[in-house]
Amino acid sequence: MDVLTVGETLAVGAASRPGPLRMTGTLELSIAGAESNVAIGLSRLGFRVAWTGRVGADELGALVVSRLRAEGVDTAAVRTDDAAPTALMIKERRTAEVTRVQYYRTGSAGSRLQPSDVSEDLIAAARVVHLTGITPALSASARETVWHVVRVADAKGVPVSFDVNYRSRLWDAGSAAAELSALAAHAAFVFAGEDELPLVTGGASGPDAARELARKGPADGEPRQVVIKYGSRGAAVFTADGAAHSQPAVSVVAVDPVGAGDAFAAGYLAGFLNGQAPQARLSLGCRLGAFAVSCAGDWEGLPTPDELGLLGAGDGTTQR
Ligand code: KDG
Repeated sequence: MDVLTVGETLAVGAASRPGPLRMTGTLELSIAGAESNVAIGLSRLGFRVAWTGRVGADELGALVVSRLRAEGVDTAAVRTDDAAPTALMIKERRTAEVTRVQYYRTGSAGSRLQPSDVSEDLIAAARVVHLTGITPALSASARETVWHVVRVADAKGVPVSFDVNYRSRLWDAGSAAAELSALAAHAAFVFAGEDELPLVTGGASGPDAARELARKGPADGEPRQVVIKYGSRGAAVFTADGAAHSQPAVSVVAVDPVGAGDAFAAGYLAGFLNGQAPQARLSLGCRLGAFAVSCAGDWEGLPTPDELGLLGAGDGTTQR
């Protein structure tokens, strides 16, 4: 297996047009979750990926598992929890530019994740383990599970990829910073939005803070890379040897920004798994991010390898 991801995947009801939710009429049913978005992005590029977590014994849980399987993501280790429902997220397009998200996930099956749900063999079988800062915010047992995965990965020499993914609806910045910086300290790959970086650097922001975090990376194993995502301005990576690279974003018509960071992480990790240098990893990350924002849904628009060249084809291009 190339990548193992662990976390909560939710069912999503997404408003089909802009406006207050109560005026929207219909919702489109799909799935989302930062970790499984990354898994789908990598699977579409041809990598072998597994996602694990808990779903409820309900139709929404069946939806989560069947969509992920249809995308080629291995779900063999997923647990069905009879005692709690699959989480739900409602995506409101309040205006054409502003998306509002509402979670219905307190006490969900995904939040009842336990360390025993993720076997040591599963972790050891991966080339990279990808985690996010969302899972430790879900519950004490989910937090313990993240730490279990990190400790086993450390012991087995599997590099950890960690996307800060701070969600203010789930916890306050103070509690989050302590937990997220402790987790980032174990990661070979750290992904942070510009505004999230202070949560893992003791409050410092900007390139110097990222450079310092990269320098303090794990002594053995994969040297640390800290990636700052600047949204429509692109991204930069700071590596343990003191080097820095930056990449402008691919300019596209943005339809839905949610999921861009996960797409970016999938692209960056794909570049790493392909043996590419940090600059090329950034470039692939930015390309996948651009695909994500160009289409509705967190992951639906992600490309297969033969589609990577589509961006930049020019306005109104028709392929016949
Ligand atoms: O990064 C996109 C995620 O935010 C979305 O898919 C849902 O995992 C999710 C979350 O917890 O916000």
